[in-house]
Amino acid sequence: MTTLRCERVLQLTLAVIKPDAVAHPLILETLHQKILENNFIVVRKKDLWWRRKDSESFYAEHSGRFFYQRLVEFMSRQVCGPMRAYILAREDAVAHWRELMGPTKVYRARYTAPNSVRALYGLTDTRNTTHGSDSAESAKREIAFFFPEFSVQQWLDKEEQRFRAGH
Ligand code: IDP
Repeated sequence: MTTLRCERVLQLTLAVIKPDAVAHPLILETLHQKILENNFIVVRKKDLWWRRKDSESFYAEHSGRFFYQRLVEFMSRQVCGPMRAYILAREDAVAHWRELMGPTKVYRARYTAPNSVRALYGLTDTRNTTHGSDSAESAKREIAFFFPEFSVQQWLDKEEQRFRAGH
């Protein structure tokens, strides 16, 4: 469960800024501001490098597809610099972050969601700037992948206590 139910409903999602966007300070700053302007709570944030096996494991569902090797290499290339991972919270966090990202393919993003992050900053379908969990279940799994020390349930319980104490 990645949602908190009381008078407000908070949901957690995992958002990743891919390495080429992190390497560009203005894009990185713009995306960070976008997160704040969209009323996300930044629960955790870290910059990290993947080894090839991390990349293969995270994208295992795409193994065998024509873009898999390219994607795996891109996400674990040491020269490109780190990626940035966020745990974000707000109402409908999963859907809201995915809407901000726009469609997977950059050309489609440019036609159908011209103000989305991928339309504005994506270079190719591999270098499409961001990742975001696609459901509450994947958010839980992906948060554990990136932040193994973080307990979703503990955070939700604490938030609920804090919320009740304040009302
Ligand atoms: P998502 O990132 O929008 O959730 P997924 O289908 O989960 O999309 O794909 C994961 C990543 O794999 C994408 O962000 C993109 O970089 C890459 N990818 C997906 N489909 C294609 C494709 O058709 N061509 C090239 N890269 C792709």
